[in-house]
Parts: sequence; C-alpha cells; structure tokens
Amino acid sequence: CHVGIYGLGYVGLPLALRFAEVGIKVTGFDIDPQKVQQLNAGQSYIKRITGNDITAALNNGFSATTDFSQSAQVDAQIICVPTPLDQHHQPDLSFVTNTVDSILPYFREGQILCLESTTWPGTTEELLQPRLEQQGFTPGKNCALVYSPEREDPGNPNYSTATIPKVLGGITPTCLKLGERLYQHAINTLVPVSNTRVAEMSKLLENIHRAVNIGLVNEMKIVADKMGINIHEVIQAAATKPFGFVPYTPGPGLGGHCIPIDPFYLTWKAKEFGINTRFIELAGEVNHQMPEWVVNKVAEALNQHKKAINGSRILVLGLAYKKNIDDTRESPAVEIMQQLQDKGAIIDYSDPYVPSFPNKRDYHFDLTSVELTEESIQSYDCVVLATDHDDFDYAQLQECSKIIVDTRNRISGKTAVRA
Ligand code: SAJ
Repeated sequence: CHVGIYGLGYVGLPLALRFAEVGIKVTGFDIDPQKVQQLNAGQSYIKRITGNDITAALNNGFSATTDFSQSAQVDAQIICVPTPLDQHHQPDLSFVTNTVDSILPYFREGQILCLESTTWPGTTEELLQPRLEQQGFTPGKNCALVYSPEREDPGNPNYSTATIPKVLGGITPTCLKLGERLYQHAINTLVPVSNTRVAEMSKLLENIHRAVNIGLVNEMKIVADKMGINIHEVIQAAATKPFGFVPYTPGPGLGGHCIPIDPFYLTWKAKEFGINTRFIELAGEVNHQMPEWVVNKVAEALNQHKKAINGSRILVLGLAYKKNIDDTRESPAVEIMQQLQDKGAIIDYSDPYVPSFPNKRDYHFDLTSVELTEESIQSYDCVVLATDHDDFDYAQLQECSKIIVDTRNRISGKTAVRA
C-alpha cells in the first residue's frame, strides 16, 4: 500500500511519519518547496518532531514532493490542509478544493480519497463527491471517499498519532470498509460512524464544546471579579465534584488555529438551514472581548497608582496563544499588545518561544522579545502575564515590585492583580 499525504503541517507530517513507521510507503505532497526540501534533507520544521524522526521515515520509504503527478502512484490520498476563515470570517475551503483539483487529473480507479481537515458538515458530499463524479468516479463502486477528522495534539506527551482514537465516516459502507483497511495500519482504535456528515460534525462538537466552556468560565470570571471572588478557587472547588463537571481555566481570550475558528464553520452552515446558533455565537463574543476586559484591568491597576495606560511602559509576558509553544495565531496576547499601544502605551514583550514579532495584517508593532531580568522589569510601569510559559521565573515575578496583571493565575504576590 502506498499512501499520499497532502499538506505536511502539524497534522499531515505526524500522520506521514506514523504510516512510514509501520512500513507503509508514503509520499508527502506540499505546495511549499522549502518544506519539501527540508524534509527530504531530514530536517524538521515542526516542534517536537526531530530530524531523526524524519530520517527514520526517509529510510522507511517516505519522501516529500511538490509534484502532484506523483499522485498517480499512490493507492490512497489523505488531505490534511488548513481550513481557515477568510477576511469576512467565512469558511475558506480553497486549500481543500485546490488540493482535490490538483489530485484529480491523476486519480485512478480503486484509489481512496480521504479528507481530514476540519470543516462544515456536508463538505465531503457537497464539494468532494461531485468533483470525483464529474471525472467518472463513483464512490463505493470504482473508488472510495471518506472523512476522518484530525485529532493531532502536537507535543501531547500522553497521546500519539497511533493512540488517539480516530473517527471515520464513508460515503458508502464499502468506502468506510476501505477507509478502515487504510487507517488500521497506523491507528490503534478506529471509530466508524454511519456517514461523513456524522464524522464532520463530531469534530466540530469536540472543539465547539471547548470554545463555549472557555467562554463560560471567562464570563464567570468577569462576574466573580466584580463580586471580589477568586474565580480560580471557585473552579477548583467545583472541580471536586467527581461527576458531571469538567474544569476549564479562564484566560485572556481564545487563541490558536482551531478553537476560535471551528465554531464559525458550524454557524455558517447552520445559517444555510435558517438556524441562528445564538449560544455558540455569544460564547464567541465573550471570548473575543476578553482582551479588552484585560486591558481595562490594566487601566484600573495603573489608575490606582495615579498612572494611565497612555504614556506608561508596559511589558507583556508571553505572546504565543498558549503556554510552551511558539504559535501566535489568533493569540489574545497580541490583541492585548495592540490595544495597549492604541491607548498610548509604550509596549514590549518577552517570550522565549517568539524571538520577534513583525508587523502583521492587523497588528502594527514590530518588536523583538526582551530579556526578562530583575533590572529589565524595573524599567516598566506595569507587567501583564498573558501566556504562562513554564520558562518564566515565577518566584522572581512573585517578588516583583511592579504591578503585575496576571491573566493565568500564576502569581499571587502583593502587587499582583488578577485579570
Ligand atoms: N484556553 C483557555 N482555557 C482553557 C483551555 C484553553 O483559556 O481551559 C485557551 C488557550 O489559552 C488558547 C485557546 O484556549 O488560547 C485554545 O487552547 P487549546 O488548549 O484548545 O489548544 P489548541 O488550540 O491547540 O487546541 C487543540 C485542539 N486539538 C485538535 O483540534 C486536534 C483541541 O481539540 C484540543 O482539545 C486541545 O488542542 C488540547 O486539549 O490540547
């Protein structure tokens, strides 16, 4: 069996390495020649995947290419490309459709086409199936078409590609069977479901469940703050309930390339059926306004020292969207920086994972991470802990004489302000 993996990012690359690890020949396809060149040279560009991992796969028949005509050689194609939002906050499936359109000229009878990218329920039937049928392919007859949502959690020490159960839906029962036969080489537990729509929707439920529960604890934090109640203690107390309660942690907002994005894939499709998913959309609004709420807490803290944001020097700790990673996509910390700057603050940041942050689409500061020392902190009027990397010296921050606005419940010093 020879598998083609399309999109060699944090989803496609681990999957390609896993198939290679079990002795399956894998060709990785990507439109980025630099990624392809690095992989074929045994170099990794994904955190927690080493060059040795790549070299082991190369020795096991893995290779990467930008030449989509090589699709003709593979028995199965697995699409793992991004499904972002466009500038109107609408689903952008162009990476998926471009990939399918690049594969189709070489698609042949008996091949399996599988989509893994997170998307709205119906995508496989409405966008992929007609493209196959236009070329004379009938899923379940002379080819197979399946959907299997990715559940990669890069760097999670407890779960690997092989050990995370994988949901799988087929356009027909035969498609499902062929999809199972493909994935069972590499994945320990498969979860077959009745069709591709169930599989597509299950992924959205997983991630929207997370987004709305984070929105819940963020809103509870706002209420608790006004009442002078420590929300973290409230959550710890509630979490002692041994059943029916899953603790989430309030924070400065909702970052990343999945959790803030995925709800829009459902709400957009629901509108097509005339359904207004108010609850999901309101949760999104609560999360979206958290950076502003944090900035107001900064203003309050400075005001108590007869200072204003305008003209103050403010250091933000942690620019990544969550701790111990380097990804700043949709990071609330970046939004906080921009809002502070818009209010006249002189801003800096310190993040060991993000050495520099150049001007981007909506963000107009071009900074490099500052070294965090006793002295460097003294030169600021206020410090904001936005992302609690384990690398920060919390004992030192605890003793810091400066105002520290803590959005991650990591500092309880006398100058700490809970936000
Ligand atoms: N966040 C909170 N409070 C929480 C949890 C997260 O404020 O209790 C914030 C984070 O700070 C971050 C955002 O939410 O800004 C997203 O965090 P995340 O932990 O959900 O991290 P992601 O975006 O890497 O989510 C991925 C997802 N994995 C897949 O889609 C395959 C998600 O489904 C996983 O649950 C999550 O990893 C995980 O558990 O690590």
